[in-house]
Amino acid sequence: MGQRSCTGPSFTVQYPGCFLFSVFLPKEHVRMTHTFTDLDRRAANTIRGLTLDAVQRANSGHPGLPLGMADAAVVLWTRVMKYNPADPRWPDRDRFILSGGHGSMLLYALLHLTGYHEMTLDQLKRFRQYGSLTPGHPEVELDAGIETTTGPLGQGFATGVGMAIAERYLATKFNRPDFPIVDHYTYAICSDGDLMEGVSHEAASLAGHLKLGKLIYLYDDNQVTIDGSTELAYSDDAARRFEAYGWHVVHADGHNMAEVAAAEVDPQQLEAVAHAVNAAWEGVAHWMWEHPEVPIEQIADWIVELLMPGLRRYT
Ligand SMILES: Cc1ncc(C[n+]2csc(CCOP(=O)(O)OP(=O)(O)O)c2C)c(N)n1
Ligand SMILES: [Mg+2]
Repeated sequence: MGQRSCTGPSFTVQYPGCFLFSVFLPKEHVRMTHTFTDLDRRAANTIRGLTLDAVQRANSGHPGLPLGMADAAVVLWTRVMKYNPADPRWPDRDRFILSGGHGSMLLYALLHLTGYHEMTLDQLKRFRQYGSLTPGHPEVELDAGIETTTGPLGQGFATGVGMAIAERYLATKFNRPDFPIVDHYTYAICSDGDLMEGVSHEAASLAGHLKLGKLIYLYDDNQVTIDGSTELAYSDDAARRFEAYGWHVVHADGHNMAEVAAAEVDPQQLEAVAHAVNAAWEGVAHWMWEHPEVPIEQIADWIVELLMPGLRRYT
């Protein structure tokens, strides 16, 4: 279970390669420094390995999002979010939405590795099989830790805004001084396709208007979609668009765990961080798109050989 690193009304951050956004900075910060070790990097690489194995076994699926967002997701799930795998329905848990539902293996791997007992390795092996807990796009299954169904791009983005509104409503209704029984955040990972969809624009506008500070979105700004480079159809300046909606936008290197965590500790500090995007994983996604003739098995073998030599594979 992660620890809350910030208190205060609202904050959002954003990173290229992944972005965190927020509406307002928290009034007070509980300053925490996070250190990351080889174990954290191995956790991220394990997510990548599980993804590649699952996609290879199913012979379908989207590995790009999990490859690109594994590091940021490890930070979120090990240092930031509060949740209890032994009680997935605990009412005051933080909510997590994978709005880019096509990257579902990221969520399934996270649930498996953090101990949600329903999300067994066997379920991961049944990725995209009928009747499994691991369909191509996540389907709501609270006992397995899946908060909402996602797949149609933009939908998860908007659902997250609804969850943050619900949190504020319940907190206003039930909390009493010194008894904040409702006090959770809503996190989402969204992708280029999410930001292309009109519904995300409308929901983002409402979130900014309502100043929903307990809503933190990570944008996987990998500049590639299923049809190829975003240059084909999308050139919004997403950061400025969100600023115009009233969101607080912070850029960070999504593969630098300390930088991602710093966004949680002190968003102002992160604003000063250079936009040095390590494009390595985005590069892999691009490369895979450009070379459809190279089988996923081959790519998986190369990546495992490079990053996780000796890893036991299940395919
Ligand atoms: C509303 C909607 N239209 C089309 C699709 C089909 N679709 C699945 S993934 C994808 C594009 C993915 O691009 P991006 O969101 O940038 O994700 P990435 O490839 O970077 O992981 C599309 C168009 C969808 N899921 N939802
Ligand atoms: Mg993309």
